Amino acid sequence: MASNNKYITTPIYYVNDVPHIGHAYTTIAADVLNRFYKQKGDNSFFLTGTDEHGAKIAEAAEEKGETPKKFVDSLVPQFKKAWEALDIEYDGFIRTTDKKHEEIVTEFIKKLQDAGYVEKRKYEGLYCVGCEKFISEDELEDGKCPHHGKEPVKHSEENHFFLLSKLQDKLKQAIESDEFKVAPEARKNEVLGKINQGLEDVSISRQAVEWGAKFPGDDTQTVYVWVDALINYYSATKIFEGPKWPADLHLIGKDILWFHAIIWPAMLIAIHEKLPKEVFAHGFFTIGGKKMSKSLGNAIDPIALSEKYGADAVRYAILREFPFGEDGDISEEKIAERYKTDLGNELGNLVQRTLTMVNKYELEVGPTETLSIDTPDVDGVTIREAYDKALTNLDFSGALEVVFRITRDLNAEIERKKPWELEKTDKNELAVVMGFIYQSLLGVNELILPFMPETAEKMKKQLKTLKPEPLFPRIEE
Ligand code: ME8
Repeated sequence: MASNNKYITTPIYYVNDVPHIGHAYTTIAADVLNRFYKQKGDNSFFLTGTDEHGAKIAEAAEEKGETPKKFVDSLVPQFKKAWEALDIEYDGFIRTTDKKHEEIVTEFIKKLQDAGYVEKRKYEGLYCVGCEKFISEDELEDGKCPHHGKEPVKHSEENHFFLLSKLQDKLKQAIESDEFKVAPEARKNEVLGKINQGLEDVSISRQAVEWGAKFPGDDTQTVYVWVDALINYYSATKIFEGPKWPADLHLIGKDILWFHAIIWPAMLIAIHEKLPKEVFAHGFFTIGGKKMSKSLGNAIDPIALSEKYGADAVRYAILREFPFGEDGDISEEKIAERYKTDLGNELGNLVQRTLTMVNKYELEVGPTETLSIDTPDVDGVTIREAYDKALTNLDFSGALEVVFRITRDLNAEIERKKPWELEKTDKNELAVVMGFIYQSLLGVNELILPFMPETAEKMKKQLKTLKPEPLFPRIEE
């Protein structure tokens, strides 16, 4: 039975750094989906938040000469500010240092212990603090972690282990059957491939890290930061009113697929909890062809971009630029180009010229019973259905393509029908042509809302008052 409750999540981001365009990507996508479901009348809940425990955060705080708590408290507002600048309307913001979350983490681990899936063992391994993960010798490049360019630290301690190896078959079955859907398909195959190679038990506690949730029954250890973080999706259902477990969709980047598609569902299977319905791992950005990094100084600041182009243009451009599941390249130039062409010349200009002509030729226009986006085409499919299908499949660029095909067609229609000539030759035809364009714009207005809420609002007002104003004014460099 289809349910009208939706529960959508983003990763909870590490607070040790300011949010960049990569974090913005996942968060904007979740916001668009949430607005889309809400617009349809669904009861949708969108959760985001911050990951605040662990060695990485503790070390960053120490470098600043601050206590970890003070350090994280000072950084969380930066995330909230970025989301505000991008017009992100989350329904819940979870912090792993929230006491209630910490308690739920400890309870969750206790359930794992009671179910017989935790065992204490001596462990030796190489740990990359940047990844917050043990790393094997053969993953190293020149003795360094390939992602962080730093030498891992040797750890030799007694840890509590989660007996992941015992859950291999059940996990495999859940993924193969799509009971727990891992998408896109290529990611599902990647995960199944890893499971087929055999899963090893994983350490879920840390002796040397004080900054973390309490490990039940062992004061010498804290809960491993990744386990702590994953539980946020579940603890949020007990902290906030609204979201119900299981989650419908965990949106993540492909970098953290292992944790979300293997560790997390296995933990849930172990305590007999329901599995999230889907994990979707999107692709990674490069900036102007290069990997985004602090040292290269090329990380794009989403706040600065939205100040310059407006939140809507950033939201539009990054979801339009390349298919959601694939890697792609973004740059300020690309955003500027989309602003000028798709948004300014196509959409903005269409609204402007339509309303100008409606005024000039004194035409009667208004809402009609059926919008053209709800009129079936020759194959019996409406534009709204094509758009809905794309968005439900997380094909954001596909959904936008559907919308911008309409604006292109309408602009072409104006060129073809030449209302300025019809004005002199055929007033009836003029009214029909302009009436159709006007009510098509009412449809476009509905479809752009999840992506560009501010523009949709402005456009709606203009369509009502028939007073055109530039939606995307020229930006002086
Ligand atoms: O991994 N392109 O947090 P994180 C696209 N705290 N997306 C990107 C990106 C890029 N270049 N860089 C980052 C963590 N992202 C953990 C998560 S969840 C229980 C704990 C996005 O701050 C993408 O969503 O490193 C990626 O998965 C996430 O930021 C990693 O954020």
